[in-house]
Amino acid sequence: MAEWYEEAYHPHWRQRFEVARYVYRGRTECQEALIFESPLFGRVLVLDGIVQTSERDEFIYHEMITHVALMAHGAARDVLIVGGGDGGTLEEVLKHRSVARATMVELDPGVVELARRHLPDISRGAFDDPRTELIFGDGVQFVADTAQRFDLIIVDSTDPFGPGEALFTESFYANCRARLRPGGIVVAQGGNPFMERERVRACLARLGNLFRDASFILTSVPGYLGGPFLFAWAADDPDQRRLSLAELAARPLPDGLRCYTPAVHVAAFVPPPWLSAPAD
Ligand code: AG3
Repeated sequence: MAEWYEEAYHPHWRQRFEVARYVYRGRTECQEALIFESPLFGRVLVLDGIVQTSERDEFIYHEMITHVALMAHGAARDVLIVGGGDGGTLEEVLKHRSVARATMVELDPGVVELARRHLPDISRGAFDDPRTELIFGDGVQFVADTAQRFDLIIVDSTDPFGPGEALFTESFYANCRARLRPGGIVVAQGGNPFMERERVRACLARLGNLFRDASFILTSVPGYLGGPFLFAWAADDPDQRRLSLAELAARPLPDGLRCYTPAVHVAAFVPPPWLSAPAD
């Protein structure tokens, strides 16, 4: 009999993964952590019962949370990652030659430790890059206190409950905005537009109160509930979201990407009508 791991994220929808083998089960400083081996997804990281990433589909999430904004900005030097303990976002950010420093503020050292040990293919040495500055601490506090300025802030967090909850508030977003250089962009884990309509609407409203341009990057992540997945986008220059295919194609792009292309970038800002319609 095969063993199955069931994720119950949504009150009316569950998904199950066949488990070939449990790799780790325990607690970190902040949360329950599980890593198992799936025949389809490779190693899967689960925190507090919610699937965070997997070896086989992580490239989609991590390429889309990073390269859209990095390419739209065109010359990001200083990047702040809030969360992102598995190192996948860090790895993608560092692929850009313009990036001189990637500061990552992660609440839970245990997640970084587990990911480095059991999921090394997600970060691929990014934690050891000389441009990486890894800080263990509260991202909310960090953006409230720091004097540093960033060209891009990426919020690669868990969902809006438990340790990640404070990363979805208007006061956090306001502090992020205050730490941006002119031309700066914020991108944040945004949830599933079909299953979490209220969350998505609320996030857009908060960002829309603070930034001249608030929108979403649309992609789909197979290992998350129901597939479609959003990253929130907030910037003060609306033109950064309207770059043409030709303009994007003229910019240097890291080699070896499997999801992001300039055409995918342009399409990611085109919501299907059901997504932009008011919730029923
Ligand atoms: N963090 C976002 C996980 C969202 C999970 N939500 C869900 N499965 N419904 C992922 C961390 C990747 N670095």
